[in-house]
Amino acid sequence: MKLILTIVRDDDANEVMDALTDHGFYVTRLASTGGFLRMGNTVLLSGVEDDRVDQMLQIIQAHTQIHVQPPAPNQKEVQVSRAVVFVLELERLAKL
Ligand code: 2BA
Repeated sequence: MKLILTIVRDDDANEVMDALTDHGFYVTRLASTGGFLRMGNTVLLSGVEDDRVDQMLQIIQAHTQIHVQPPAPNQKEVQVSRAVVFVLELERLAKL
């Protein structure tokens, strides 16, 4: 099993969550802030079976947008990814 941490833009978070839950994934949403732009973003926390990780990444990709954002007035624009995804080994998931 894997623990997947997905960082998405706040604007995309609802659509991604709807798509993931529609496909039977479990998702926990955490409010977060990017260190560079200092804008709000969203972390989605999911425990996922190994054989469903690729499906989850495809859903995330299909329901997010690439975004261009100037860090501050008169500064060069940066491209914010559709999503930044960390896939970690999950030793155990317990529901008590
Ligand atoms: P932010 O830290 O606000 O970064 C927003 C965008 O600014 C980044 O998009 C990247 O294009 C640019 N950027 C970030 N740090 C930079 C730097 N030191 N120098 C130049 N440009 C920089 P993404 O790479 O798509 O990242 C989107 C958000 O995902 C980030 O928001 C941060 O919250 C998170 N993130 C990305 N990479 C991460 C990592 N390695 N570890 C932890 N969080 C990460």
